[in-house]
Amino acid sequence: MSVSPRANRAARPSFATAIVLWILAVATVIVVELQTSSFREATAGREAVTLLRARWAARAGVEATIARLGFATVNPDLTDAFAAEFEMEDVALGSLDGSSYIVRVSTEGDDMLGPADAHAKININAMSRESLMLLPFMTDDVADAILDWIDEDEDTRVFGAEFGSYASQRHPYEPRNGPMRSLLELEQVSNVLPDYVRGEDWNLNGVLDPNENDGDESWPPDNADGILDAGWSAFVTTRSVGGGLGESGEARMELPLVSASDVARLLNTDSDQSEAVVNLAILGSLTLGDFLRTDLNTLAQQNGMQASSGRPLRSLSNEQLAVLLGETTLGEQAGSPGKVNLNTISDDGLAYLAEIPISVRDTIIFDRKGRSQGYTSIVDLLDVAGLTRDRVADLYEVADVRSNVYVATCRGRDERSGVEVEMVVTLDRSTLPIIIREVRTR
Ligand SMILES: [Ca+2]
Ligand SMILES: [Ca+2]
Ligand SMILES: [Ca+2]
Ligand SMILES: [Ca+2]
Repeated sequence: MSVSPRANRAARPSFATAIVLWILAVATVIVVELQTSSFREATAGREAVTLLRARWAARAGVEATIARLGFATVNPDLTDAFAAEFEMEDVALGSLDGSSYIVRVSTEGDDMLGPADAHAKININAMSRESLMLLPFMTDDVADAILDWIDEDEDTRVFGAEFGSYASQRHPYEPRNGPMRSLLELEQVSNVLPDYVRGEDWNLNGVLDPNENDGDESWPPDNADGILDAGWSAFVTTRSVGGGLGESGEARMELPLVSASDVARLLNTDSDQSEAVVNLAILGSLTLGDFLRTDLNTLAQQNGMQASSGRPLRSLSNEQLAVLLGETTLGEQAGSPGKVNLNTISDDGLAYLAEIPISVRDTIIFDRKGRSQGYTSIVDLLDVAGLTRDRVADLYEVADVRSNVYVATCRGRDERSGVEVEMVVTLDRSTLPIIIREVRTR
């Protein structure tokens, strides 16, 4: 059938109208799409800015903490063992333009301002089997597996686990055969459950978070008592490090490498004493702890040495001994696992060190209550009734009174939106400038 010209003419405008309508419709769709996407982008942009503001607030808190820790390290208050903590507590709360931050830690049922002291916990890499066995829920197989994980060899302990146990898993992996680097790594050890390691502190940030204090309402399970039960993580760490700078903030004098006159200047000793210290150090078999255990004259005699003057050696005074232990180093390896700090470890934490006899522990717990400025040297303990030189020297094997490493949990907050960003940062002042060992952000 042929189409009449009229009909054809009449069809033309309505076809044009359809095209126009179609174009309009498409344009409308494009405009709506553009509006929606630019709205989305604007929202995303606002969210990004919000997040950025919270993140930078957290970062500001971390930087303020680092600055104060650095200041306290180079300008130490030698009369107050808690001076560095006070410095950091002082900047633990801060506000910026439209945002704020807080650095805090949950300890023994309280929220405290400032970072956590890694030396208030026992370094698991230096823990004896006896101490491991004192931890809650610990069993022989887990203790042996932890020791096997850390020791260099592939000899499996009686109840332990080495390469073979991990290689036969469905997803095989290998033990470290070296120091553990984090508590998350501890969870890789055969038969270690995350519940043991973390308790209620599921995100291992040292802070009681809302989901960790709401019972079964959200993961993890907790008893909603307002107190953070952090499992082993409350008592053990992988972060603390030994050695570091002297109490004065200067690098330690490496004893075997210095002259008698250097020692005399540092310790204010007579020439016989300083010669004896250097000669004993050169032997290579002694540690600083030996000078704490045995007086200088006996130590020299035991090692077949005589003063060049022929007179008996004068003992080092407690003051000289404190400088010797606080400002020198003898045979310690840099980066070795840190000792616990007797000023900051909790009463409960002390109970997990099998090396400390119960009577000594009780003596320290009682004595330190009366010292608002803490012990500024391990030598202070020689004056405590009931503690002998031997006892204090034994204690010095696992404990000291100084901390090199702190872990700051800093939460930054954008005030308008309430958006928060948390940074958990490990700070090491064993060398200067302070080193950030790890950052976790969420
Ligand atoms: Ca091993
Ligand atoms: Ca937590
Ligand atoms: Ca919960
Ligand atoms: Ca609880």
